[in-house]
This record gives sequence, structure tokens and C-alpha cells, in this order.
Amino acid sequence: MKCLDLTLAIIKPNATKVPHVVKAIRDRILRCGFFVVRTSEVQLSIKEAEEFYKEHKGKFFYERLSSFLASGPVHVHILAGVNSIILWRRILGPARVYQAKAEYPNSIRALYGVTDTRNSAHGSDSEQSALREIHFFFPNFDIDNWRSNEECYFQSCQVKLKEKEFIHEICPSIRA
Ligand code: FUP
Repeated sequence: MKCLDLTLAIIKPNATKVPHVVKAIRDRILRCGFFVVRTSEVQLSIKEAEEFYKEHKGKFFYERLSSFLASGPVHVHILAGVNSIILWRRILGPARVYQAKAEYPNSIRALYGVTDTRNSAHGSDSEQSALREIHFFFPNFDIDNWRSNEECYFQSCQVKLKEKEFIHEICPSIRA
């Protein structure tokens, strides 16, 4: 069975404030075959947002980007899937919304992004970033433990979606 990659997806404040956009992005996540391993709604402080985006410190858009991320609730999801890091970024489209609209009009950023900063969603750009970002938002999530005890159920699709919580759980009959 193929090993599943884990990635971190963030639905940013310009999108979380519009329920039909949240629904459309969630539908897209499911349609594309991702498993949702964890979901959380978080309100970051500006300090926390600056920490999250620290690799961009010094760039002209750093303050703007950090204060935007802290401007409202974000939805964060750990997504699992074969090549999920690459696949989720492909579905997001380019960070720059004008480029997304011109070149990938069906991408999430083209459809729901407003500006380069308010571009509606984020995805980890490498395995190393995914580990850091997952730990940032889910410090108690133990990846080794998930791989040893849960990944196999996801690989064999023995999971079902809890719609309201937007999370896949291992089928209760199997757990018992
Ligand atoms: P990505 O990894 O796809 O999010 O893209 P980048 O690393 O290029 O950009 C990181 C974040 O900075 C994105 F959310 C977009 C934002 N950004 C701006 O706000 N202004 C810019 O001019 C460039 C990027």
C-alpha cells in the first residue's frame, strides 16, 4: 500500500467568513480524495501569525500577511493522501491571484482569492514545512503514532466522514 503524505491546509479569513466558500472548498477537498485527519478553527494573535510566517520576515508583505492571517478565524486541516503536498498545492493554484485567474481559472485561489495576500487558502510547500506547520497548529498530534496505528485504516478506506466536524474517523465498528 502507498504511504500517505500529510499536509497542512489553511482556509484563510477572507474565505472562512463566507459560508458558501467554506462549503465549496470542503467539497473540493473531498472530491479530490483527501482524507481529513484533523480539523480545527483557530483565532491567531498577530504574534502567532508572525511566527507561522517567519520564513517571510523581511519581505515587503510580511506585516500585511501576518496581520491578515490574524484578522479572523482560520480553519486548519491535516490532509492525508498519496502525494497530498503536491496535489493540494496544485488545487490551490499560484499564490498570486491574478496569475491563478489567468493560468488556472479553476484553482481555489483563482475562484475565491481576492488579492495576493487575501488568497483564501494555504498549503505546505514541502514535507519539512508540513511537519513544522502541523506541529504549529496541532502540537499534540503524534505523526509516528498516527503512522503506526491509524494510517492503515485510511489506506484501506476504513474511515468515514463526520460531516459536521469535517473529519474522517476510523469506522467505529472496526475500532471496537
Ligand atoms: P505559497 O507558498 O503558495 O503560499 O506562496 P508564497 O510563498 O509565494 O507566498 C506566501 C504567502 O505570501 C502567500 F499567502 C501569498 C503572500 N504574498 C503576499 O501577500 N504578497 C506578495 O507579493 C507575495 C506573496
